[in-house]
Amino acid sequence: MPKQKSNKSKASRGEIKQVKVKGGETHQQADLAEVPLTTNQGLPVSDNQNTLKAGERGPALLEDFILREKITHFDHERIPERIVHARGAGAHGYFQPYHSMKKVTKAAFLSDPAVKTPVFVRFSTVAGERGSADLARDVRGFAVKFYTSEGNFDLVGNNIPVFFVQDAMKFPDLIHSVKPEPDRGFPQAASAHDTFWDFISLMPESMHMIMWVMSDRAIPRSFRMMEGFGIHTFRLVNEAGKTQFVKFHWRPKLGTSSVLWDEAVKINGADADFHRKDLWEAIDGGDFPEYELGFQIFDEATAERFEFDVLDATKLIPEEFVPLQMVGKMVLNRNPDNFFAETEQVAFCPSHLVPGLDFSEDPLLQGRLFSYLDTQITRLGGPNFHQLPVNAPKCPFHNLQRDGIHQMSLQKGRVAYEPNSLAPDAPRESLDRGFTTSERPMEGGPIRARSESFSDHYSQARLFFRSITPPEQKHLANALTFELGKVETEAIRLRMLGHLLLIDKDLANTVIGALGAEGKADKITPAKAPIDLKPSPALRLYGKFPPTLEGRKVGVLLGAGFDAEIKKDLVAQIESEKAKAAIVTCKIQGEVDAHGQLVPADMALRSSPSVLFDAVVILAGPDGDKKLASDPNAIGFVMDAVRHCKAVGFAGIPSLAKEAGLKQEPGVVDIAGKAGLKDFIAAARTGRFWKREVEK
Ligand code: HDE
Repeated sequence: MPKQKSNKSKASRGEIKQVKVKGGETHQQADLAEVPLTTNQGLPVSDNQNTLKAGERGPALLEDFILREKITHFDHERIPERIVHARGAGAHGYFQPYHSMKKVTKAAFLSDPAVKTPVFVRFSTVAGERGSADLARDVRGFAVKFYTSEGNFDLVGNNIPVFFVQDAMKFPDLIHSVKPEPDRGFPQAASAHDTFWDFISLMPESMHMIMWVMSDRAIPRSFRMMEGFGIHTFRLVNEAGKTQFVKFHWRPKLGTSSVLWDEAVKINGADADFHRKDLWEAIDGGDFPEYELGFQIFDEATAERFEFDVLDATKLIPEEFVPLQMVGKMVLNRNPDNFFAETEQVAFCPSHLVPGLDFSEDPLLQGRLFSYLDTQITRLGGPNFHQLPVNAPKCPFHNLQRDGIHQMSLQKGRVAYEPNSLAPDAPRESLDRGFTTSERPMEGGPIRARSESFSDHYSQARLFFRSITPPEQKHLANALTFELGKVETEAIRLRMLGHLLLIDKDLANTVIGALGAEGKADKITPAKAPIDLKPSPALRLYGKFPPTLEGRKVGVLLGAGFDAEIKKDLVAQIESEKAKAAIVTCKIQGEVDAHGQLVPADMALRSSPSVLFDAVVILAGPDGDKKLASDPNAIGFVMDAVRHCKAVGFAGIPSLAKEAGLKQEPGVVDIAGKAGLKDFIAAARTGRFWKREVEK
């Protein structure tokens, strides 16, 4: 296929050849030196805009094979979306270990710090359809395909370290309950409805996960600012065959950040593609997102000492119990060339492993080992999707599988079986290099029952709630109040309140009070009485990473007559923090400074509420101030930034400040003068000033 030349400069110079044809219609034409537009058979097309008709105003002719080819292709341009994780955004990059991990695993991609392994990552929401909005309250998928020299390893994780259910058998029911209700087809991308909470309230094992999903973790600020987890316990195997358990963690270099629910709702309206755009723009601008890969490694003896079963995916292992070892970093440095070909067609699969890694008997993981390949055969139309460029290993791969829909390789020779004596060069197995399953004792007859060791459902839910910071606890209680407030069936609400009482009395009473359900909660008898565990500060979202403005975006709203010097210093300071300044003006053409000079804008005020930024600054001269003070969008811009506890810098806006009720409080900084600017940057680095939060 001829590579398309970039025609950007040619187009901007107006050099694309145009002709006017019959009826005054404008057509673009290929130069003689250029490859013309062709059909899929390579036939040059003379007219890409008109159907072949019987006469100028006559009916279309069936003979028009060019129209039929184009429309037929178009008719089939969609493939089934993923049943879960339908909405996603992808990126290419690489992984590089810090040092050799040979002691614990023979995996080649972890053995040599000089080797960079290419990766493709796909972040996603779980419940919403492909066209849903980015800021739904939901778990985020965090799937990484490592194209290693020994084959592909897929670490198909989430941004939350535990899961809703313990056994794959329950997964279809969980997903059916959260998806739009089957009779009415709504709500879209939302857990706040009866069927989800009905299922959850009947599934005590989901309580720990519910704490996470109701926390700020479920509304991240950016894919670049969230952690990732492999969830299940896996195994590491070294050259000598020694195995240990491992849990996988991803830590973002930019630290973790989330938004408030009120922001999430407004972001969805202002920019439904907020997360995917944020990722794209960061990579496009050379700010490559980075994540560290951390291992929690532990042996059987440690697993035995742990209060919970390490095969239970509703439990985490506190880092205070088994610390994280950082083993390498991942850098995302290239956007996909084509969303469909890569992000949509990529197929992750937890059973894609390399020697040096192995599964555990976690019954949730075991079900996943079947599901992904099975669903992908339908979604990608047959058994050969591993040949698509985004899915194909980057090391040689050959076997004797043949044929099938969309076979793209031309397999030669008469031999498609093994062992054989007719094809000495045919691929054959290798005892030295081949994957072998690690030694694992297995005992017991067939049994369809949950292990007793899986039956404590509340202790870690309580641990999570008591480990997070007070603002996070408040947001969690508010989220539960919002979600249960949308549940129409009283019995479901009361059942959930009964579970909350077992998790934490304060939390339960806050939600009970907010719903007005005093004295009505169900009494729930736990399978195993919860215990108090030592709080784990590592579970916090805030205060865990050092404050930074790196990778964040400051919205700078300019009103007419603003001080150009302050603006220049401000933008320079923001950029020196490796953050971005977005210039917002009332009209997208820009705004005039105090000297009457027009300064161009990045965004227009009406379409850029302050929820799109991590901190804001408003600058204006006397006229601009008056105009802004009479503009509800400008007033809302300031009020929301204050309400959402962000750093707010300002200069020359007494009227707007009065209208918006801006007052002196932590994080609100008058930036006229050098010290003011420094103070503002320090405030913006801090991020949020939770003490200002007015929401109860
Ligand atoms: Fe998935 N999951 N899942 N899942 N999952 C899929 O595979 C499934 C689970 C996760 O960006 C599907 O190709 C079962 C846990 C991610 O393409 C499907 C169970 C975790 C992605 C599937 C789980 C995940 C998927 C849908 C319970 C975190 C998106 C389309 C036994 C560790 C990957 C597809 C991408 C996608 C099944 C539970 C993560 C249907 C049966 C736990 C990140 O095969």
